[in-house]
Amino acid sequence: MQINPEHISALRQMGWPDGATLNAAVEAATGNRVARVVGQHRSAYVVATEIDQSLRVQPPAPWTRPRVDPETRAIVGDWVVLDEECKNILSLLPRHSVLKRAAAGEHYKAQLISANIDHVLVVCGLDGDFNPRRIERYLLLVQASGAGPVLVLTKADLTEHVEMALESLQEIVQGGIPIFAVNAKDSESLKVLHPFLGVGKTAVLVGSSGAGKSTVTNTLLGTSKMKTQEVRGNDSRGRHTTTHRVLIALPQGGCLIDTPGMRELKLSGDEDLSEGTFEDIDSLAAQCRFSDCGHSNEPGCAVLAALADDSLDAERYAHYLKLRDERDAAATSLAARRADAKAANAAFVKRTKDKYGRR
Ligand SMILES: Nc1nc2c(ncn2[C@@H]2O[C@H](COP(=O)(O)OP(=O)(O)O)[C@@H](O)[C@H]2O)c(=O)[nH]1
Ligand SMILES: [Mg+2]
Ligand SMILES: [Zn+2]
Repeated sequence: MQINPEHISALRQMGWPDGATLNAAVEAATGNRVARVVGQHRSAYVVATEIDQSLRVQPPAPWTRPRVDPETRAIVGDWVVLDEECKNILSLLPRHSVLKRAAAGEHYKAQLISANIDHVLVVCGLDGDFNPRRIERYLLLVQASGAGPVLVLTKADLTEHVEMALESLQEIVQGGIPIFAVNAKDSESLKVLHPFLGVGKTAVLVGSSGAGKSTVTNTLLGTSKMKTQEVRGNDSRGRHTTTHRVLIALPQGGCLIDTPGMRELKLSGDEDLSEGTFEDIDSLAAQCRFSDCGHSNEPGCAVLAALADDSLDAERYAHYLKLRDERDAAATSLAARRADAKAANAAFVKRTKDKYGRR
């Protein structure tokens, strides 16, 4: 299909990126119009072809099949091609990034959070919500997404311990992850986020319920579009006011995706602990005398030496080990699931062909 310059500039306000990749994919596709997924309901999608022009559309049948690989169907932030009547999604355009976790429950089934994002704003309140271990977990998920992490510490106006909090995150933000302490209610204070939000760019907000994600969205928008809620004083935990993910176009250009708080943040199996957040531990391990060092009682172990002289924090190291085991278990399960979904799809196609003949 052809996409005209007028339509491109409308899409641009919805975050359509620079570069030829998507344009080429559109030319190769059949359909009538390109739209972005801005919301999702039980069975239907809400898409927009331009700012404030949202439509309810139906997904293609294969996306509704049981055991479909969740990565093959659209999620908020995706670009899709619509049919002539703009009633049905015909296809999903290629993504440049996707943020996901393993869904809650025993199995490591992937749950996609958002697609085609340039930055993930990890929002964490400088109150009882503050938790460096949870931030580490978020950063691992973000690193696997293909988008850049930005750490946003809210409620800086409510504490005297901003410096201490920043200090305690020194090791975690190694490698230059941008980190800001802000008052989410104050647009001046949020100016530090502007470099990550611009025409053709999309950012997603993640963090616990009550952290301030919707407050950041509202302040950047200059209106109270998203509902926010008072946090209960005793445990800083908010109730879930934002119930689903939504993509919102910002007046200054660019888009923001607000998400509900996530209670569980299981690794999907696609994460890499040797990059980013835990890079220092990984390179320490490379200095051990034995290449297969188990870091338990081996002579010449660089990890044990670093723990002994306190240059490596014991709590952080224990968390690293925990996450590593979790990632490995998830990766094994993920590989099995992917093989399973592939087989199920092949079986479905075969059954259909046997029944209705080749088309
Ligand atoms: N004083 C102050 N309050 C904030 C800040 N960020 C969020 N809040 C408050 O914290 C509560 C929860 O915020 P909300 O945006 O609903 O959190 P969400 O669940 O992450 O969307 C609301 O009452 C906000 O007004 C901040 O930086 N400073
Ligand atoms: Mg919210
Ligand atoms: Zn060792």
